[in-house]
Amino acid sequence: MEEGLVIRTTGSWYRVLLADGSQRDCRLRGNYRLRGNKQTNPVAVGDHVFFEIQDDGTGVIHDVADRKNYIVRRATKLSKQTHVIASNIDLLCIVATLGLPRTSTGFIDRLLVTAEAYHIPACILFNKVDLYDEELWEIHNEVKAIYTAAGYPVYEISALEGTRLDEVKQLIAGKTVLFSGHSGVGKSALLNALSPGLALKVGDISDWSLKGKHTTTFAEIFPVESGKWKVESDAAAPGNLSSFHFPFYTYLIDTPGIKEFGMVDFNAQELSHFFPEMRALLPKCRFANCTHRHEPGCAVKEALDEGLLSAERYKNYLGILEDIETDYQRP
Ligand SMILES: Nc1nc2c(ncn2[C@@H]2O[C@H](COP(=O)(O)OP(=O)(O)O)[C@@H](O)[C@H]2O)c(=O)[nH]1
Ligand SMILES: [Mg+2]
Ligand SMILES: [Zn+2]
Repeated sequence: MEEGLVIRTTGSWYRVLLADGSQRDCRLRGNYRLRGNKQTNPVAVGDHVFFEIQDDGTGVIHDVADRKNYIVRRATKLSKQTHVIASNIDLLCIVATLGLPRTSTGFIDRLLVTAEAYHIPACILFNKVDLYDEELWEIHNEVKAIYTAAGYPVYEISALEGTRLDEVKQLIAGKTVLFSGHSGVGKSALLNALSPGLALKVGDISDWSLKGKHTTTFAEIFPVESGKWKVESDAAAPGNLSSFHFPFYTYLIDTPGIKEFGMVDFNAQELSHFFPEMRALLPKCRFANCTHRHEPGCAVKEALDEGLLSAERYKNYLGILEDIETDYQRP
């Protein structure tokens, strides 16, 4: 049995990367049993698969290794069924910008909540800092303070000018990294800057404002040789699936056209646990089922009043809470 990493999926075909660097197109064994009927795709990029080579040179996948983690999106807008976007992710890099198109903290917080829920470490890369003027830098520093206080690393970068990209390379070396963010923030430009050989298509600035433009909605993994980059010891440790077999690669996952993910299986009760700076306060709330809206003796509200908790993060917490509640009332 051969073994490899799924780096691309198109319909019923899976492109699999082998440890020797070669690639093979595989299909799934006909009678492969779905893990549960909640997910529409049994195999996703990031999966480690075991396959047999056929006479025609293609492979047949017999099994998928247990996933360390994975993230999902809704299969369709109103469905409870989910589609696995990618699995075995070591780090989520949220690509944001205060330039154009400006990323809201509400969007960032949704991605962070998803990362927390799926146990994926996250950081925020603010791109296009070459466009920042004094006023934008001021806003940036305020936003940065919010996320630093919440425990998330923040980097200010320019894919265009190469600003702080050496630090980003050190951060991601040897890991499987999912890049996510609105269309137009510079994800493709960043991946190109990190690995010039990729030559991904960089959109015109007008692209993100054109609704209905054709975009693919499949995540794709780009394996990049990272031998020259510093590989952190924890990423190279045995048992870390993503680097166990192929220690000299860094895997960059682009998510073109994927507007939102996660936010499917949450309930209102657990949401505050996904805000790290709120987590410590929760046992101090008078009611165990406190929603932190208006209940008396709420430690979250107290911290907010004392300025110990970011009003922006709290506002976004309320917004997400409302979305979850609306969702659960749906037929
Ligand atoms: N000024 C500036 N423009 C950038 C930077 N990074 C990307 N862009 C531009 O932003 C637009 C969208 O970039 P693209 O990589 O296609 O964004 P994606 O949709 O997130 O993949 C393109 O016009 C890029 O040239 C940057 O660091 N500075
Ligand atoms: Mg792109
Ligand atoms: Zn409370």
